[in-house]
Amino acid sequence: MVEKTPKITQTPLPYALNALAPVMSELQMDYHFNKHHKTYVTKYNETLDLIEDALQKQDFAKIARLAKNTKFFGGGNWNHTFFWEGLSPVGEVGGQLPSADSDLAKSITAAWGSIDKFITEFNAETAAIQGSGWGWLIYNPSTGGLEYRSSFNQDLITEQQPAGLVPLLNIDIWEHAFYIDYKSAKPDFLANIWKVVNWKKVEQRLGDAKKTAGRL
Ligand code: MN3
Repeated sequence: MVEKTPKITQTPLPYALNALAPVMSELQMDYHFNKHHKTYVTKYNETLDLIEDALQKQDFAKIARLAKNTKFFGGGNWNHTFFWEGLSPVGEVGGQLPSADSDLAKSITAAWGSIDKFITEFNAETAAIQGSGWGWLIYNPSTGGLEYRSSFNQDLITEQQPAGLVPLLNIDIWEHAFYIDYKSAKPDFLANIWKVVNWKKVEQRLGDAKKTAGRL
């Protein structure tokens, strides 16, 4: 007997809804987490039921269409959970840059010259994404270095080439991520988001990625 595919649940926010204000207000966070993000979870679970039904009916065209939806909704949940975990309130560790002698700071400096230059390029590339998507800092195990990547919609960074890219930080640039607080001022949202980036988490993700890649 094959076990049924498990439903997913939304991982709770690692801080209070109002904890990232004024970078993201409680109202902005409430809509983003409790409506937009939650909908991906609900729709993913609904899609599993629809797939089960289509499998029973051997409706192959429908199965193929629904498989794309699992990537969109499941990817939406994954991308958001990763995003929330990469942020932290200002009073905790949010915005505290990695120390200059850390592997993370050295890796960023090796790739961009300085953390400031990295942030400038990240924001310029991410602001230029046409439509909905995400900006990413990734570790490329084949080079051992850090890179910027962008993605559309709820695509996964692991779909990009070469295989094995490891995400370290992602920033949501869908309009729903900033419109309540910033209206159309996308560059202002991007300028402010770094005040709540959890660099400790990014450092930990880089360490884990290098261990997995056998480079530590
Ligand atoms: Mn979002």
